[in-house]
Amino acid sequence: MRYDLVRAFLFVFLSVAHSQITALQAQDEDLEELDLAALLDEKIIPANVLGTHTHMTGEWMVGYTYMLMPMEGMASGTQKLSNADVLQNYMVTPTSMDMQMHMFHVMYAPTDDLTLMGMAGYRDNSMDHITRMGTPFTTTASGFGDIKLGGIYHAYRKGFDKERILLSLSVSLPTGSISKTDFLANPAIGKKLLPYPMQLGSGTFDLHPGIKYINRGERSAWGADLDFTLRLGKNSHEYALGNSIEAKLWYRYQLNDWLAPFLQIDAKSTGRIKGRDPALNSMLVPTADPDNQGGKVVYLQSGFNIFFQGKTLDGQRLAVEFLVPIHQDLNGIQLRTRWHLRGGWQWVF
Ligand SMILES: [Cu+2]
Repeated sequence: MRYDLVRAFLFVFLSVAHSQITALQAQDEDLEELDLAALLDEKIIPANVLGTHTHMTGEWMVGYTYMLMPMEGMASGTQKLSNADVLQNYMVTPTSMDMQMHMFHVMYAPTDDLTLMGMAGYRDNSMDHITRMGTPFTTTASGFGDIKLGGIYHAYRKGFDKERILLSLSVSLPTGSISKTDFLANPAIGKKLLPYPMQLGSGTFDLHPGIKYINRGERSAWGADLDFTLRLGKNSHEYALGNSIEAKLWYRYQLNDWLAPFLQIDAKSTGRIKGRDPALNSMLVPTADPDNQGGKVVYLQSGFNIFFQGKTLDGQRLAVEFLVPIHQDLNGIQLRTRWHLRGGWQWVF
């Protein structure tokens, strides 16, 4: 059933993409044909709020994004597990988790070919558990996460930017805490170190190389992204989060000069944790086991961008996005993702 959905989606997606390519081939490459919407599109092309994009020479952008990512119910691989299943092997099982993020972005383009970016985020994690004895308890951790700095470079552009290839590279600095503690089921024993998914940063310097292809028509654009996260060495707690690779395929349509909906499919594979935090007991709860981290998830994503018009609001944009996982194959025993919601505001000046 789930795979039929994926196949149906891919078929529709590729058909739409193909009709766009055919339409593009019929167009001539006259700059004057670009309408106002397309010129605005030039400033802010990403299909989504977190997407790789560039700006024109001298442009600044500031942005804020809110993200909510609820998880609920345990699974092993693709198989759902009950609390009782998990409690056969562990003293405690998570039952749900809410992750919230407030992200702040700054971008600046010294030239048309190079855009610099910086990003910092405040994270708010909350996880509900139940013990083998039936006692429920909640742990929370909040604070700033890892700061990301980098650049995006135009490696290739053709026909007034109808086709482009962007290369991106950023470094994330280990500014987020990996030492967050909270009370567990028995507050009498004091606060304890929280497991890996509750911590706010990776604790390592991470490299994020990426490549993006964009093909833009007069009113629409489609593209593909490939992004990597590579952990450099181990952190001060003797572990490194898994490396990841993420592939995206997206299509966006500019309905009019203020509204642009999009559709995206997003496949991400994340490795297990290397090493282990010696202060965590992996027999206690699945989240404290470095083997119960990462996996393969495919998301279907949809949303829209609203471009504001008028003197004072010019260059401002709102984006709303909703992601649902259509396939989750988790490493070991973990919580399943329910959905992601993102809302973003961006201002280009
Ligand atoms: Cu930007």
